[in-house]
Amino acid sequence: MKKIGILGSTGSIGSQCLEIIKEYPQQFNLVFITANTNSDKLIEQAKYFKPKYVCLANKDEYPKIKNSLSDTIILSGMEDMHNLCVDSKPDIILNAISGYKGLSLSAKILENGIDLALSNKESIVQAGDLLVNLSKKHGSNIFPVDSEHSALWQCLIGENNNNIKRIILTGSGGPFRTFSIEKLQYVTKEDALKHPNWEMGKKITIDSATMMNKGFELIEAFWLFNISYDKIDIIIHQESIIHSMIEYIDGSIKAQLSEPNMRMPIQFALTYPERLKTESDYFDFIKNNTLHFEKVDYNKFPCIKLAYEAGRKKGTYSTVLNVANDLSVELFLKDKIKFIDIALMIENCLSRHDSINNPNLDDIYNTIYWTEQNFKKELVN
Ligand code: MN3
Repeated sequence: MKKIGILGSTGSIGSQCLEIIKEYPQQFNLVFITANTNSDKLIEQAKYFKPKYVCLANKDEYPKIKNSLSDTIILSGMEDMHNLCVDSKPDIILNAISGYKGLSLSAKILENGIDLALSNKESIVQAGDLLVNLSKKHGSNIFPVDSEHSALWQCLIGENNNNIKRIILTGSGGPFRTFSIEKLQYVTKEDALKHPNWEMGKKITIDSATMMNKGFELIEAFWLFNISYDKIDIIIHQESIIHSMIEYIDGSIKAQLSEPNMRMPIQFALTYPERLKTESDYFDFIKNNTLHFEKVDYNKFPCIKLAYEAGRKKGTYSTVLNVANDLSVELFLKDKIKFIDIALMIENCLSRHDSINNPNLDDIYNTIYWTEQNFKKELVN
């Protein structure tokens, strides 16, 4: 039985992971679940799954959880959460926390030789160098829980990296794929939160609308698969059936296809190198008999351009990219800035940044702090 811990069990990815564990009680042993603030859902999950530990980031809710669960060890606060990753002795931990706060947990997991199923792509965007080095040094694996990277991973099994001509990352284009640049000036939060194919949390849904999500995935692919940016292309594929492709030097292309749901990538990260039979629907080629492909319009989606630039420049540029994006999306969700301002604010921040090469964890935190301060200043002006 594989011992699993879930960071962020009350979110969309965490909840879907629990569904998988529920479906295969013989395969998995859930050792802990954690949440940020949603104590009610955490309690409900703990009552059903009976993990040995639960941990809530928000310490104020500790008494409430304590009173609701009797056979579980209750922890609270971020320090407890970090210790829990090691003390609970799991085989693998799913990091499904959203936003940039997931990084230190990813580092903690890898430096203790524990495998990481990584859904918190912010970790790798802001500190790819550091995490990849930790995983090499401590013999721990980073298994992607992102449909595109899971696809690339599956297409690469049994292949030699030297034979790759290019990676083709696919993206649905989000809700504004067909909008003109003019029309994008007036889109609202409500428009941006309607994603055509995927059911996801708010932050990542906005990232899909700006296509920054694809920009992050570009940087994620660079670090996970050690492929130069010149060999990574992005193509719009509105149906989200092909999750990404690899073209090899002999002209052969491998693609990974499935229904657009996150179950498959989560499950594969947990079961690799094995596969488990699913209860979900299998793909129907006759029902889905047309697939479309389009070029990305970088003027309409400047966030992707910013990501290519930040990724290529390395250092702490992608840390700034990630944090500035987090903060501007937050402002957009609070109706403080317009949709098109998201990219502008990130671009401003990047242009003012003095990057640090080969950053350590402290450098990353200093950069996060610098970005937050820079942002506050910008808001005042
Ligand atoms: Mn994705």
